[in-house]
Amino acid sequence: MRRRRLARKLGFCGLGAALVGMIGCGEAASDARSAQSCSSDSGANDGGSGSSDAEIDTGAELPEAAGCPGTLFSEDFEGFGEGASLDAGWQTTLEGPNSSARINLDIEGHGNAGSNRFALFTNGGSEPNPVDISAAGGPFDVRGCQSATLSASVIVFSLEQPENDHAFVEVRGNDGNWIPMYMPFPSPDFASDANCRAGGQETGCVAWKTIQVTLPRVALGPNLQFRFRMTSLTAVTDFFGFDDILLTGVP
Ligand SMILES: [Ca+2]
Ligand SMILES: [Ca+2]
Repeated sequence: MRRRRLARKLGFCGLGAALVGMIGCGEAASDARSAQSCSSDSGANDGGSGSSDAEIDTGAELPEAAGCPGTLFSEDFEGFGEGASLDAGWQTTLEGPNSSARINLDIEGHGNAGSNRFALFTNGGSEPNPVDISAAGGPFDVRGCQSATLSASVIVFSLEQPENDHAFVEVRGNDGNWIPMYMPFPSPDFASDANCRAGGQETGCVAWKTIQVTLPRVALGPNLQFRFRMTSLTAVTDFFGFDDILLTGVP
């Protein structure tokens, strides 16, 4: 009991999936009653990260979860043709002129690890209007998972802070607010360089960066989604590329 009380006081169960994955609410709580309160605490604490759909036990019965598939999503884009549209597995949005969400052209360089294909958002010159481009994957039912991780390789070209350019990797659960998990730009990982255009990775101008994030527990419901998004303004060209996406659940 003393151990549980201390854990609750420290917000032990709400620290996110990383800690929970290592220790687990069920292991920290030695009986069903405390396991239940642990689950409620987790949802309430995580609710502070932006979603109003916190996992609070209302007593309502949910349909039975279908276990936890290890690999929920995997895509290296090598099966797509040059310049092809993203397929029906993706929900894309495009707001603004002269923009696209598609597979790279050969002249736009290689994907991660020297591969041929990657997904690319382009703003081909939208001034004076800003552009908002996104591509979302899912939803995935991850109620049977203790935790989940998302890894991806990303690259940005010629985004500029003075133009309020941004690139995001985000997740959400239960149609809640999108939660930024990593921001490729602005970031010291990808310095602003107006001479870096798509294809510049071949000259060492910029390089792919691989990220792996543990998803917050608030997103681990029946409708987990992930999303890549770029908001940009430019008179010339801005780009955000992504490749080798892997979404993994831990039973
Ligand atoms: Ca690839
Ligand atoms: Ca820009």
